[in-house]
Amino acid sequence: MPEQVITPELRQWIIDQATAGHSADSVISAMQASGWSEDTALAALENTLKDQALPMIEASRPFPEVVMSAGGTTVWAHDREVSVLASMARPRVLVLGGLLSAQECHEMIELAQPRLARSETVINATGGSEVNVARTSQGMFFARAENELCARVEARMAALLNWPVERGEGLQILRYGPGAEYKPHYDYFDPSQPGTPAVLRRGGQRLATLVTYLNTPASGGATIFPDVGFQVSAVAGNAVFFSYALPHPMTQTLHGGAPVLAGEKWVATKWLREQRFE
Ligand code: PD2
Ligand code: ZN
Repeated sequence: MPEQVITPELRQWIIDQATAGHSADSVISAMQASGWSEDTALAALENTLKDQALPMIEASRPFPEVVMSAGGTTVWAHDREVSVLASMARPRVLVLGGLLSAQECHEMIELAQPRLARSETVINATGGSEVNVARTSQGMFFARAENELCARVEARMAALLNWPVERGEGLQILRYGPGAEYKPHYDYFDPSQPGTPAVLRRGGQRLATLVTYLNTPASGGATIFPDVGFQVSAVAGNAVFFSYALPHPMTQTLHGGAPVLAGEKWVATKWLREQRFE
């Protein structure tokens, strides 16, 4: 049994495998074939990727990110100044203030309300969608630039996140009534699921999520990140942004919508894709 030390060479090899798109399983198998125990190989892989590969992968290609001026607490985004209220490095999470005006929040809700249906989620096996009990909200999608408000808000989000409008999905609006929640999940498409290739043909993986709160629930409804014990209060006009350089739990981007305890909660979600989304 060779000594199980993560040398710089092994680290680089792991990073090369991950960036070339090899699955974690195949990397583990290769390590096992050269004498590593499965547990140690897995730990080495996860630690290497989390600490080394995620920053490298982010730096090696364009990636959605808010760029702040040194010492700044605000960002000019197209037509509006947005505050950065809090930020975390790993997982990459930013809490943003004043992304939408009160009037824009109100208008977005008015436009979405007549088109709400019970929320569906992607069926991993087929790439289709279905009503899911883990998600007790109602929702709808706007097409990109479907109306003047969407076009304006999308241009602002694109400027804020340094990511082309064309690489974003249309805004999804969700309404949660009292008791409704969105159980913790990842927003990327699981590469191990058979339906994923079909979903990826429309614009590649999701890389990041921007959830904008369109109202302030009377009680409850925070966005939660259980891996890191972090939660973001839903406040009208504010938003939470998080990104994931790889479609893997090591990104620690498990997140959910906590139950609405009183009143209702409205959000607009923008997902950012690797390529042009059609
Ligand atoms: O409404 C939320 O807080 C929430 C939580 C988790 C929204 C989403 N995920 C989503 O739209 O993906
Ligand atoms: Zn989500």
